[in-house]
Amino acid sequence: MDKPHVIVGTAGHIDHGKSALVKALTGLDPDTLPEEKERGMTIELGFVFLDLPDYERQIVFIDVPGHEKFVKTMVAGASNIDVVLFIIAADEGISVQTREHFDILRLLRVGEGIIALTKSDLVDAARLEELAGEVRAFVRGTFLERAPIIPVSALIGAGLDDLKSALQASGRRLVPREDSGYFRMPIDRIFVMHGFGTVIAGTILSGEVKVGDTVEILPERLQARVRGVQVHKTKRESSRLGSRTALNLHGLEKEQLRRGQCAAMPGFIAPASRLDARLHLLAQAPGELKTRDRVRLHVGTDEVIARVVLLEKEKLPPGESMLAQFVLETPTAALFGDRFIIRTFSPLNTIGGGEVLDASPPRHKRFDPAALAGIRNLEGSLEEAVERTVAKAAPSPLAASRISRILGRRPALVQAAAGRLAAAQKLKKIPSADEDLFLPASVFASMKDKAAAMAEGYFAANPQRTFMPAADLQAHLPREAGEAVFRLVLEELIGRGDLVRVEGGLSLPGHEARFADRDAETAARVEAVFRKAGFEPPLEDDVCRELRLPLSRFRKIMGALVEQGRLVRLDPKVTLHRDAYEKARSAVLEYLRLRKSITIAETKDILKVSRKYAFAVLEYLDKGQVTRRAGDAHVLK
Ligand SMILES: Nc1nc2c(ncn2[C@@H]2O[C@H](COP(=O)(O)OP(=O)(O)OP(=O)(O)O)[C@@H](O)[C@H]2O)c(=O)[nH]1
Ligand SMILES: [Mg+2]
Repeated sequence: MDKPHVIVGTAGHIDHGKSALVKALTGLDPDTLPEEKERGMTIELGFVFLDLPDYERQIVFIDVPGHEKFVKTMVAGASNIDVVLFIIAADEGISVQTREHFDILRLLRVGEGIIALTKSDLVDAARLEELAGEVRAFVRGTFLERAPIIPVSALIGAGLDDLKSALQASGRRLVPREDSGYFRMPIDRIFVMHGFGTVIAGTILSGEVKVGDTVEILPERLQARVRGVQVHKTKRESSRLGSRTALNLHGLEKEQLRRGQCAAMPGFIAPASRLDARLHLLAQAPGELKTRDRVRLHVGTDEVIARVVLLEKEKLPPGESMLAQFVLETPTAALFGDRFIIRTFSPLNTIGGGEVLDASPPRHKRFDPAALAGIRNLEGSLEEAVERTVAKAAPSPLAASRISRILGRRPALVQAAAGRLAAAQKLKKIPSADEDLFLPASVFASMKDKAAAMAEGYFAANPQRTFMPAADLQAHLPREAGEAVFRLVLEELIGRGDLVRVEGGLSLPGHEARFADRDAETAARVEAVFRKAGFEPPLEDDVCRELRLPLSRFRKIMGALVEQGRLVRLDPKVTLHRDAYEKARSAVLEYLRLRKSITIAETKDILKVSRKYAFAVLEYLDKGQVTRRAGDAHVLK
């Protein structure tokens, strides 16, 4: 079994000894490029594992460059670390990128860290103490407020054991990441490995990946099969949340891949072209931010160019925060809750950052109170996010699994939150075959009221009908609501006595079919024709012609007379008046009581009708399960 990883990212000003310290701790140089060795500075992210024999976790260092030109690389490296190893050189103290990296770490909400005062061999104890004091003041009120401050020297090996113990302790304090259960890994490295092919690497943020899985590369939506999984340079069958992982992809070339893309379970993430966010502008930002300002937005390991749309006020002054929408010039893969950084173009400055609140928002009208209220809703608890997500999808109901994918949160948590919302009658839980679905309770209630009103309207317009076909009612509800919602609407309307189930469909309680005044007399004339015709009625179409009725009106009246049972349609060509039908039926049954079986010929004789009518009567009785066929004859069933 692999030990779980603790991902430790370095941070700090150029030349302060980040890489040297990683090498001193691990024996491995994180700078592997010839250019890095030559220039003595880090250019690319360096990844080094540290396996301490007695430690239940494996430490993975991500060593970042300190150069101001490579802040973009630093942000990608820091985007998903568990612990920061925050480095300040004892001789130089707090410097420009010390501050910038620190801002970035805070905006990314890194939760754990250790401060190393490097190059301790270059200064005396008094200077170390003085610097420790300055650093303590610098981090006051932040996540590093209580972080250990450890003087170290990569050169003479001082303080390394203390540092290792502190790293282990911080790893033990980590709160496990919340797992949405769906595989997601922002890509921070691409390489070609001899005998292993094109490889992407990153830290898995959620879910699991196995050999043979298909993954989607976002935002391009390229699909590829995972040919191999490696963790710490060793082949594995699978890897999961929190692990530094390398995936060999089948079917993609190195040229199609870059840092900043995200590998995910196909369909889990939709590429975002807008992001709603809570944006914080740093107090030391050079000026206020305005709508339409162009910024570099760093999210995950990606960097995209975006325009800011400030949603609450015209301008965002330094040190303040506001809801904003980013309109991205190229899409990226982001999810609700992701942290991001924004930087200006020239000079390149980190000016702010925040949290993604909606990764697929519509375009908002600025200052629109409804839109703002909707976004604010997302900021709060998971419950609010769930409620808002369900509201957005209505009238389509959503399953908890679907909500958890949209929000990128663990299904069990979302299920529980949705359950609480249902208990509080904010959401309506709709039982369905596979999984419960959720709709806003208000939407469901209004569908129910609408359905009840529709049914009333239907019988007001069609008093002659004995029932309303269920499909007619369903046709009046939004199609997206679907079968399960309709079923529950009916069940509840019947439960509360607004509807009753009757043969053929639905009706109103106490409804009795009767013809509207304008139809009553015509219906009586139609009925009279059939009453008079006895066992040998005319064809319906002939009656229509004889009475000179418009066909549609005649059909409506005929339908109702049949539905009401005043006429009995034996087959399309033979329709008897109810009295005639009852008589014919009794005569056949009486005959059967005496003779046990009856043929068409015998029926002809007792009813004194032609074969066509005798045949229709017997067939109808068969269909109604009164009799059944036995050879040429019919017997009681
Ligand atoms: N005296 C002394 N020199 C050190 C120590 N650690 C690093 N250095 C020197 O400081 C210089 C910079 O060290 P690096 O580890 O490359 O610094 P870095 O922070 O990784 O620099 P970038 O990656 O470019 O940001 C090198 O010349 C190191 O030899 C130390 O503990 N003592
Ligand atoms: Mg370095």
